[in-house]
Amino acid sequence: MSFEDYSVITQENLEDLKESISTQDLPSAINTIKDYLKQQDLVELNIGVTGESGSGKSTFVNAFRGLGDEEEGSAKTGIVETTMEPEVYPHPNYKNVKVWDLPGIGTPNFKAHEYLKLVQFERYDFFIIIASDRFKECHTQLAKEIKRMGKNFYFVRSKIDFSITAEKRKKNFDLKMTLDTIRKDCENGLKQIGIEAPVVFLISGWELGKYDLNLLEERMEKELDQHKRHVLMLALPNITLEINEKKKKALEDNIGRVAFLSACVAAIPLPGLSIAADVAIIAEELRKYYSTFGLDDPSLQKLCERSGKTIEELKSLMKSPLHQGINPSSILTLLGAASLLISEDAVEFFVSLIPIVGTVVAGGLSYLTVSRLLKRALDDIAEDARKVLMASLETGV
Ligand SMILES: Nc1nc2c(ncn2[C@@H]2O[C@H](COP(=O)(O)OP(=O)(O)O)[C@@H](O)[C@H]2O)c(=O)[nH]1
Ligand SMILES: [Mg+2]
Repeated sequence: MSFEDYSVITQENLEDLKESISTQDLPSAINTIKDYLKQQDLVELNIGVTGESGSGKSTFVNAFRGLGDEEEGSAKTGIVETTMEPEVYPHPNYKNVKVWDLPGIGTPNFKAHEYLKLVQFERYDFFIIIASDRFKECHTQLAKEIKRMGKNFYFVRSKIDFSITAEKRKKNFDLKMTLDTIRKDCENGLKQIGIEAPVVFLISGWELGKYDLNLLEERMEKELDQHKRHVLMLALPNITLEINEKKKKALEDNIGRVAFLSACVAAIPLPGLSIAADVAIIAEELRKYYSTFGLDDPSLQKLCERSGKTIEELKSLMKSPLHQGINPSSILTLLGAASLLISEDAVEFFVSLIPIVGTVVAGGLSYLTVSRLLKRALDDIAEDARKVLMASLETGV
């Protein structure tokens, strides 16, 4: 089977999603995306099971799928290595989970990066490294390389039954202490390569009910959920970018008209009218941007109710300078004329300012100034919309 057979979200899925988001306001878009995430068959989770030859990879793959070694459809196990190429096995309970039995590591001149390339590491969402004995150099190498590739892994210490039988021969045998020692050995090995909170599962392929197999399964369920969200989160920036571009395009088309209007006003020889009118025109236009992108206060309020974020949290993500309110003073700030401000009153205020700032702004803002200002604000607002959307999806899906 080729890699393409396992691609996570189909292009069609994405087009559907894009279609529905692009016609919605931000809060509704969030709901659409959340519904999307609930769809079971959206995303596949590919788990690569790796480890030394004979460590129990194939046995684990069977156990994990609830199959015995000799049942139909189970992975071959035994005393000689049988896996030369990655072999895929679907999980019977989670139809989106695919477990890959990978070839063994740990041949004398083992190179982790060559191995990972050989098994096409990009295919796997995460790895399970299996060790049936002590933590070794090959595990170190593999764990490091997987991390370096930006992937995660769980560490499974297999054949626990075997280790316990061996320890039982000792006079002062203590089950809990034996298990602790085994776990610590693996954890320490992983900590030494900078894994802060290593997750180690102790498992016996013979005694599935004992030890940590259940924990691993629970963990996997969570992983699948998070994974689904993650995959969509990866796709979303592009989707929203595309939608935002369309909205921007539509609004941009109007910038020339607004700037032209502003330039016309400037031609009217009435002191003070020009800048006041400019500010009003700009304010109106900016309000339109914020509401088009769903960043006006009522939309943000709705978004907060649905995402569990506060208005402050959302606003703190925004860099467009006017999210605290569109008024003459904030617009003057945008124009870089903040130093001219002595009060934050309404538009009339500018008229009174004319004697002071007359030379700067009495003539009104030029076509270029207004169009540049609007263009920049539009870019910022579109970018804010994307950030707010992503942040709203982080919680409570
Ligand atoms: N005692 C014991 N033996 C195991 C366990 N898991 C695997 N084995 C045995 O170890 C050998 C290698 O197992 P296999 O799954 O084929 O290893 P692979 O080469 O990593 O795929 C086989 O003979 C298995 O029966 C386990 O948990 N306990
Ligand atoms: Mg095998």
